[in-house]
Amino acid sequence: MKLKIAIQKSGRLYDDSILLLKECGIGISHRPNQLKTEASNFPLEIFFLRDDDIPQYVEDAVADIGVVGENVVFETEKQVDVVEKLGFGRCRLSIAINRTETYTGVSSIHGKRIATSYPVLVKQFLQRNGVEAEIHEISGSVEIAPGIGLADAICDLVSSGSTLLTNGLKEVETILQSEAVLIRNLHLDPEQIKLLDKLLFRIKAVKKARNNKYILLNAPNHNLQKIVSLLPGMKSPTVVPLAEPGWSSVHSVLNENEFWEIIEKLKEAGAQGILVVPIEKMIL
Ligand code: PRT
Ligand code: ZN
Repeated sequence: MKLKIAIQKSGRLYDDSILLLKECGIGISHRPNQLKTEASNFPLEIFFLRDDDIPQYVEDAVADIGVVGENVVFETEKQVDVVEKLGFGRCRLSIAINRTETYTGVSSIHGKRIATSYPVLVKQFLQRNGVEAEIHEISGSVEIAPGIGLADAICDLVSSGSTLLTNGLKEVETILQSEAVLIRNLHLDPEQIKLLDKLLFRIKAVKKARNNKYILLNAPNHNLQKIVSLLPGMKSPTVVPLAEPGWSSVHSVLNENEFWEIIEKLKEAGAQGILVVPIEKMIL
């Protein structure tokens, strides 16, 4: 019994998909142009496919699960379940117009021609907003469409925004926020679900670890209570006495989001020798 997973063959999601599986302790060796491989130490078969095809393969149970951008899941409208957000491949699907044009709201798009590779999502957006516009489906280099007179606006994925900038465009509406997700076939059997749960348990531990750092510091005992109160820890911080009288070593786990703010406060409270180390796995 093996679980079959589809990941992108090459492209923006490839490296992070492989890295995630590796951090889950799954050994993979993949040569370029190889379409299929087996993990060495987990009952997992890996298929390498174009991202646009992954939802269809998962719906048809050619693959049991897959890693793909939410944008592709929603655009293809296949019958699959989104099981877990994976925290990479973040981008947004946005409408952009010429930088020189004025924009006063969605109604500014009315009657315009929009070039996009996401006709389904654009159509839904227009309907939601009661706006009519012409959708021109094109498969690539969408951002040059206004410049060559093919369209008045575009709807495409944006991450840093530099592609829009270099093409003289400005972002005016965000239709969707997206990141890579794990999807599954709707009719897995109990054995497959067991394997999926095992994989998910590992993925969650890796994700948690990525969002947290282990912190060690020296605290003067007279301010120990204050310093400990600043630190959350998995249950509560660990405090051990240092060889030097009057000082303690404090260990804890900090979330990436609150990290810098807490470090500042710790320093103000007299913490010294602050060490911050990455966590490999985190199981609560
Ligand atoms: O060959 P295959 O069909 O598998 O690959 P692909 O060329 O269709 O997809 P690929 O590898 O470009 O993207 C795969 C997935 O990565 C997408 O479906 C998104 O979920 C995610 N992703 C994240 C992005 C971006 N960020 C992104 N910036 N996909 C595309 N872009 C493009 C965008 O289309 C535009 O051309 O990058 C440009 C904009 O980038 P910035 O940084 O200039 O804003
Ligand atoms: Zn694609």
